[in-house]
Amino acid sequence: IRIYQNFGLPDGNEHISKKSMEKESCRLKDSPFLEIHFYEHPFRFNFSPLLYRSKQRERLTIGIRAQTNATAAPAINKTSQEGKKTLRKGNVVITGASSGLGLATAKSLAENGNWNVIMACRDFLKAEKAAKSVALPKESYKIMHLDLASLDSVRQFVDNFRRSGAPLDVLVCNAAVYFPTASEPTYTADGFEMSVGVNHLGHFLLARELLDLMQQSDYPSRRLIIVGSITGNTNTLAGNIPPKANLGDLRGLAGGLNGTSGSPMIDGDKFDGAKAYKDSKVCNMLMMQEFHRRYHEQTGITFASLYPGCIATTGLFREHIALFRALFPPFQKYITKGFVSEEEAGKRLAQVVSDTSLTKSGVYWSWNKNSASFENQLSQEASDAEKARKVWELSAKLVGLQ
Ligand code: NDP
Ligand code: PMR
Repeated sequence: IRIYQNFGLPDGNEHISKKSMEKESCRLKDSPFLEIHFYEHPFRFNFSPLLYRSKQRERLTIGIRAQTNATAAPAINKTSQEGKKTLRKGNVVITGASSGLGLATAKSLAENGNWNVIMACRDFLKAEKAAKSVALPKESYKIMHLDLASLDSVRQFVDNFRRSGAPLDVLVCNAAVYFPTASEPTYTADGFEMSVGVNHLGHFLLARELLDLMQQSDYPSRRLIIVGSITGNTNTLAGNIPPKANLGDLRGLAGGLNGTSGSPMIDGDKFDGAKAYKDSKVCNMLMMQEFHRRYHEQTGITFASLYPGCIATTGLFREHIALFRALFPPFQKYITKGFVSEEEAGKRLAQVVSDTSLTKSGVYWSWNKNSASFENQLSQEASDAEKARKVWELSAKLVGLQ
């Protein structure tokens, strides 16, 4: 007897019979992915940790107790009738999927039909409205609460995800904040300067805590993607616009970035919001490589970063002055020609999530003028292995992993 796990069917759906499930599971849908065939998961993607109730956890289809991921339908199945290989939908968590790049990526993946998108967002209502505004198919996404400005919230998210029993196949660390005009730093719940706290430390804890779940997944290509940027790379023109990224000797990071026992900046200097963002992106790119060095061989997980292009219209620039917000898109469109639409950038990140040609680990992807992907070079600092090791260790200490 095949055991299907219920990832949290809504009340009233327990009556689904084994027969109807099997009928559903045989609805084959051709897909070019891996040149094998997909079947739709026998259930609507409907795990709901936010509405989680212990009672619900006990409810299992066909009366069989399923306690761990091991009981989830295997990623690849052989169908009985045709002997063809089938692949279940992948589960992808995208942080900050309530706007900009994250939302566009969610849309691209949800529309291709092979992904369950978990939108990990700090504002549930905003995320729901955003999903509706781009007409995400109802069954293709779920929203889970995640505030990267609180380590407790990160741990709660991980706990909720684990309890859902769903396998985790791809994690996209996409959320970010940018405070270019702030004269004073703001801080996360744990007292870290906000840009590095959210963009780097929150994601660092999230990724570390979810790694074993990804390792357990039987999905053919598991990936951890951390969004980077050109502006953290001083080997480019964009990366040379002041203030430039520079982590220095990491003395501020070692001091906890709290501005009381040291500096809120990684390099120990005085606060600069634009630099803090660029520094956080350097950390993102360094951590992708450090994950690769530490875990790729052992786990088979692909670790990747990317610069999706200049998506000059997103909410990232919401704190910038009005004049900047008005001029930045045409400047990028007509002068630098680095502009990409949210839709195009979403397709690019979706490629890094699911394209079979982008499985190489340890790579920082970029796209050329014809929108073709290529492995890009990181700056000296963003590829400094010794610095990566130190950032890893100091960050682990700050988020309570050591
Ligand atoms: P947006 O501001 O549109 O999206 C950022 C997302 O992060 C939003 O969904 C936001 O949530 C979320 N977020 C912010 N703070 C938190 C938090 N504390 N917890 C959880 N989520 C949070 O910006 P973009 O789409 O432009 O940025 C996405 C990524 O792309 C970032 O990593 C950025 O560095 C990168 N990038 C962007 C470029 C660009 O040109 N725009 C270029 C290169 C890289 P909410 O909706 O609630 O505010
Ligand atoms: Mg930049 C090829 C040139 C290029 C590219 C691809 C970008 C991307 N920018 C380029 C050039 C320039 N920028 C030049 C010549 C200037 C001086 C006029 C310039 C200025 C500028 C500012 C003030 N650019 C900016 C800002 C920001 O506030 C943005 C930023 O640094 O956010 C951190 C930004 C950006 N330019 C980019 C990209 C992708 C950004 C923002 C997003 C990011 O890195 O995440």
